[in-house]
Amino acid sequence: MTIVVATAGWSPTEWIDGLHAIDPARDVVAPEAMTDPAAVDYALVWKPEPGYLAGLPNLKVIFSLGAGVDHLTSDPALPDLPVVRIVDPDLTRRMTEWVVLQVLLHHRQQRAYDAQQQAKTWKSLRQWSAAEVRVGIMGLGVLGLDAARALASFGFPLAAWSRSPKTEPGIDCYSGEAGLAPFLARTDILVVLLPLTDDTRGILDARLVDGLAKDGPLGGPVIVNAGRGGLQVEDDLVAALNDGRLAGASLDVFVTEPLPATSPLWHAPNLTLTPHVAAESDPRALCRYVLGQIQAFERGEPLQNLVDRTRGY
Ligand code: NDP
Ligand code: OXD
Repeated sequence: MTIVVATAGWSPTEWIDGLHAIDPARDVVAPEAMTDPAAVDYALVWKPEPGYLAGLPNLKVIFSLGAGVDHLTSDPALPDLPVVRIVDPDLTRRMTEWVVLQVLLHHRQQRAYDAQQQAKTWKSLRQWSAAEVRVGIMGLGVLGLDAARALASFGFPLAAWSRSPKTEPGIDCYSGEAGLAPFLARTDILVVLLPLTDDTRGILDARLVDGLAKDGPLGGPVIVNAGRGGLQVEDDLVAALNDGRLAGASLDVFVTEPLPATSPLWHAPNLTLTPHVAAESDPRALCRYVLGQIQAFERGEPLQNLVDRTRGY
């Protein structure tokens, strides 16, 4: 029962060592050490080369080593096999930390205070309460819900938008195409935790920006995106930051990663940028989750957190 760990841009060593520490008898290899593709039963992958998985003829289950699966669904040769994604409290709490950090950064005007510090300016700015700042979360899945619950504890009025209708205490829930406009119209800080699919690609464009609330206390709406870069029309966001239709933004993900040095996003006003680190997959926490699923699968139990291939997430 061989496992192959193929992780573009990440070292597989920590994953292989982590899996061996839990199950020393298990054959776990990096692609370079794999001598017989036909012996591989499970593939643990992050951004594998398109076509790579199709070359493993006896593969049984594909594990995405992230919560997102667009790195797999974009492979035209992706085998028709179960795809399991990461759903784990370690990853979820990391994302919630990042979201709370960014929402508070804009709410508490930290960028303005950073600029004042550079200029040695001692000046207090008027501060509104959390109860006056309406936060809207696009994507009320595992990550969106945890972030929403954390933000609720500060008293931000919360709404969320999802594909299917939902009911959550303390959250105004909107869904589907019909729910988008009213959701945006009541949102001062938009937190985006959507997957990248055919339906969501390019959703963060000028039209969406113009649909956000203009009567909030921040001087304009703010976008916080840790979903995927492909959700963004980056030229539209730069234009909106430059002309003030957006008062600020925090972006962790980009259409092209690493973000090219020529991107205007590096210098856009009131934009905080992080290099796709909002919620890293830490093998120390996640090996147990993956092996647990493999062991359950081998006992004949159902896999958890399966991707719905028709929805694309
Ligand atoms: P989930 O699948 O649990 O949640 C996705 C949410 O998005 C669901 O509420 C879903 O609606 C909603 N959604 C999907 N498509 C649409 C649509 N067309 N219209 C409206 N709502 C839609 O995913 P997670 O919360 O676990 O993760 C979300 C994303 O976060 C990942 O796909 C990944 O891209 C990104 N991510 C980024 C990381 C980073 O470090 N930057 C780390 C981890 C994840 P419904 O509930 O109705 O299905
Ligand atoms: C993920 C990511 O999808 O890190 O988990 O982007």
